[in-house]
Amino acid sequence: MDEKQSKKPVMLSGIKPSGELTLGSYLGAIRNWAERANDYDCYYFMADLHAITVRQNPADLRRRTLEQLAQYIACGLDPQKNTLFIQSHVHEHAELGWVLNCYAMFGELSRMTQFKDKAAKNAENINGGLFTYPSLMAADILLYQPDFVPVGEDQKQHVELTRDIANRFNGVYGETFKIPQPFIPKIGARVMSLVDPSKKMSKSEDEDPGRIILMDKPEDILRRFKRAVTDSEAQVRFDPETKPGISNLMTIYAAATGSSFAQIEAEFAGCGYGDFKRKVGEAVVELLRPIREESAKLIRDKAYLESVYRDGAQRASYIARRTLSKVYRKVGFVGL
Ligand code: ATP
Ligand code: LTN
Repeated sequence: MDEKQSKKPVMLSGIKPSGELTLGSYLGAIRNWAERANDYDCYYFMADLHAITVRQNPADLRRRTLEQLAQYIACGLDPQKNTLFIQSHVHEHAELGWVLNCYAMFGELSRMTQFKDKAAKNAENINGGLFTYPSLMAADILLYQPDFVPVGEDQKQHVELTRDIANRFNGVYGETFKIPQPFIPKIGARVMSLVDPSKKMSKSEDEDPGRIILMDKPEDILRRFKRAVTDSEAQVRFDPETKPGISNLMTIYAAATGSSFAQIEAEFAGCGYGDFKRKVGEAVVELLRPIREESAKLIRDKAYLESVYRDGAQRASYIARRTLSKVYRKVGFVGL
């Protein structure tokens, strides 16, 4: 990345290769990344260091990391315009993560809802990495001095903690880190499970029938939408409190078609839920079709994927190294 390009505002985000990417990962995060490549200097990575906070099968982790890279590209992230890399290839993440651990407080880490959720779900493996996950995420972000971090609603708390850690560090050592802002989409920031609309659609929940993955076949997508939970009112109306299932389907339809909620209410006035669910399913099939087809092609081209992540690691390391040396100097480490 040359100096001229790095004058653009910077965006950065990552996703753990802890499961298959879902419609939630796409609408909440990746889609917003792809739309901004021309105006921002963009860094997107596979957060494999974060993935191992929950036990992973090594072969699956390796396969999913490469599949995720293929899917990033298929979702429209052009490797020429975006720096795409694998987190563990840039060792500065782990190194800055350690330093920032020393500026993240036990109390604040204990308050993170993702930690509480994951600890409850993995009671047999509440490890130190799960607890200090947000300091590593702060390192991921702060290494690249981004202006914006495009994420779904559930990650807002982590980005806010990153800001607190950065402010604390800057307060002690002087201006070191730029303070980043979360960038959360208006529609699609929280896609819920189709069978339990009180729960986020999540990629690591085993066999959740309420989840749509990017690689799902059209007939599976249609079947899942057909079985989506609704309510007994038989009216397509946006009201997340009393109609969480229908409101979630409306959100998905709005995100897939660009229609507003008022337009959707008008389009389906007097229609049964069966018709509505079929239409939402069809819109999602069309939204995901090109991504699925392109991913399937790319995943077979291992040499190309390798060239992308090697190049990405090189570009990312260049920036990461600069920030890390600055931090090491500020905290008082002897330079080599
Ligand atoms: P896991 O189940 O392994 O914790 P996840 O499905 O929550 O994973 P992440 O890797 O945590 O996925 O999230 C990747 C990105 O996608 C984040 O920016 C997150 O906010 C966003 N995201 C994930 N699930 C959803 C969802 N259901 N709706 C909107 N955004 C989502
Ligand atoms: N914690 C995020 C994944 C993640 C991330 C990041 C997102 C790791 N490092 C840096 C944005 C910026 C998650 O669970 N979705």
